[in-house]
Amino acid sequence: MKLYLNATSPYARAVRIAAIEKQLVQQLELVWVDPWQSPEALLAVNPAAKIPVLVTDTGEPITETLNILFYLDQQAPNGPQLLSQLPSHPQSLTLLGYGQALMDAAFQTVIARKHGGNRADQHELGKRRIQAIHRLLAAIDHHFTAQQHHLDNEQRLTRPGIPICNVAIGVALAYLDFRLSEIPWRSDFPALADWMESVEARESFTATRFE
Ligand SMILES: N[C@@H](CCC(=O)N[C@@H](CS)C(=O)NCC(=O)O)C(=O)O
Repeated sequence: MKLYLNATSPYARAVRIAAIEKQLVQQLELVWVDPWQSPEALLAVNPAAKIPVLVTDTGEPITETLNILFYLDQQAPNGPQLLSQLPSHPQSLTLLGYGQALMDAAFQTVIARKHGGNRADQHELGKRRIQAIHRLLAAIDHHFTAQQHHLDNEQRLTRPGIPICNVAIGVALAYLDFRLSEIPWRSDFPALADWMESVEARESFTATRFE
């Protein structure tokens, strides 16, 4: 399998983390691309010119992070399951959605600033993105404290595997640290910061740090 990626994409990082957690990383050839340059090799597998893209061993390109994660989950059915049991755990789907939305709002904020300067935050859409980030952090923290068992380090993270909602939230928080470090989520939500400490200690996270 080939994974098209770069080192700053939160979406690509989530896929890499999943591949490591599933012990599929040896089967993954990493193809480093800059999607913003729209290289031919990327366009050939994703007309949207976005990463990540996973190309299967039979040559099918799979785009969109969640699709790729579903595919990877099926590739090692006997290994730790990231997603397959999610539909019977609606709280995990809630957290997965919030984690994905936090990633989207943070990434779109960074891209809007890159192209429009910090004024981008003052526009209606920019304000909505920033507000969404703050509301999502509060909602994730609320679920974290209300449903400790879903995110609990001791019980879940020391067992093999990590639920995919935890991967999404962990990567989204790491992306805030990387690109939007002015957002004081650690001091605003100390319980989430504690939780993040053990997530970040996982090999799958340390091996895929943003650069
Ligand atoms: N919805 C997509 C988002 C992927 C995405 O936006 N990737 C960014 C890199 S972090 C990208 O390739 N952007 C290039 C572009 O938008 O032209 C997913 O979940 O995979």
